[in-house]
Amino acid sequence: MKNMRINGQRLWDSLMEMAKIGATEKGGNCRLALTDLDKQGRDLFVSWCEEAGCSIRVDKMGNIFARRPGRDNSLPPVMTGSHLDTQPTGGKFDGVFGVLAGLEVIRTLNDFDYETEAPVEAAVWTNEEGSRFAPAMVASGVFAGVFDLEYGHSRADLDGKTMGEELERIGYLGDEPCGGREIRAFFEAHIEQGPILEAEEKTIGVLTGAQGQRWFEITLTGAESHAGTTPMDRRRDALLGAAKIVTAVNEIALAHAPNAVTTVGLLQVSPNSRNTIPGEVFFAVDLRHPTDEQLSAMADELRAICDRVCEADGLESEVTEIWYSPPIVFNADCVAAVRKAAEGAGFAHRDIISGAGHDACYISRVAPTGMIFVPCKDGISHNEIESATPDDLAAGCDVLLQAMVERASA
Ligand code: HGY
Ligand code: MN
Ligand code: MN
Repeated sequence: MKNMRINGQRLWDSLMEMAKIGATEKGGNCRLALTDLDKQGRDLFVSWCEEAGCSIRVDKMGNIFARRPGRDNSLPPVMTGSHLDTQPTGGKFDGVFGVLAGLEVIRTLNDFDYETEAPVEAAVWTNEEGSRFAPAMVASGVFAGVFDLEYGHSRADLDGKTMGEELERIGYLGDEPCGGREIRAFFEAHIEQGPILEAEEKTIGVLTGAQGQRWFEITLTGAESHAGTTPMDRRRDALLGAAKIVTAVNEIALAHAPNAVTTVGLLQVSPNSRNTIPGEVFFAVDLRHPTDEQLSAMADELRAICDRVCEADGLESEVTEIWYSPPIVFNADCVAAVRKAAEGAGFAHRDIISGAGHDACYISRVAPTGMIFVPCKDGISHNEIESATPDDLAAGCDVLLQAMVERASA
């Protein structure tokens, strides 16, 4: 086991092959969840896993599980995986690295004809990004029992298409129950999507946990009226109100520095006409913090700011918290297995908490779970220029292999 090493070139080639699906002009990927491009990526992954001798199962949320048998297949599997869906201006590595690192682990076990005690599975979780369908991580959330199946299937995109309909349309509405089965251990390999590992010249991030998130949807209602004839003191301008709240959302993060982050990334104006005062604005707010109490204080401040602005500007508001994902701590044995694998391979490493959410956050509720980070260039992600080096990706995959084999042994 010690001298088993993954094939870094093969991993890189499969990443570049997958990156051809939904390739964007600036070198990134756009494969929104459950689009035809997501289907193409899923089909490619399934074909590669079948070539590697895996059996394939798809559950009712479209999660894919490629299984390599072990000596004792009555044992729960050691699983790895991540997501193939991307942001609209996504990169080639966010999620995809974790999925194809799982495939590379299976290919490597085949190369060395190594039989694990427990079976091994490589998974693809549906709609991790929460970009087309909110919230994020909804399919691993159903698997973990956080959401029920009906909730998962009813998530709709901005055009009203639901996940259930789209799963059916692309042929990934599986018949396997989603969740309710034991997993011996789960590991997810992922790019850090932040600047720390690169800045500290560390090859491996040993994740100890992930920060919490609260997502809100806010609708402000004022009154459409003529841009030229309506005096300033008679306006009920929904976009002006939203602008004040967007600025205040940024101030919430500054007030809870250094660990808070807040974002407004989605905003729709109606009627969106250059010479009509906006009557309605819909926008989304993303609040994050490593500790729960600070995160709930930030949420309270957001609600209070909305009330104050609407009171002052004569607007109505509808403020809905659509998602709460608490801060999590990963399983000590899995964290130790990742750290031991990094040390065994001589990779510079450090403990780290994830700023991003991952499917592993929800799976940690139903299985002993750990994560492995590798650096990405300038810490940039959710951007087409997202980049990572073949050597770092191979190192992360080697650590994944060793951690999984350790947990899949007798
Ligand atoms: O938003 C996140 O943290 C993840 O990329 N879905
Ligand atoms: Mn991701
Ligand atoms: Mn992402």
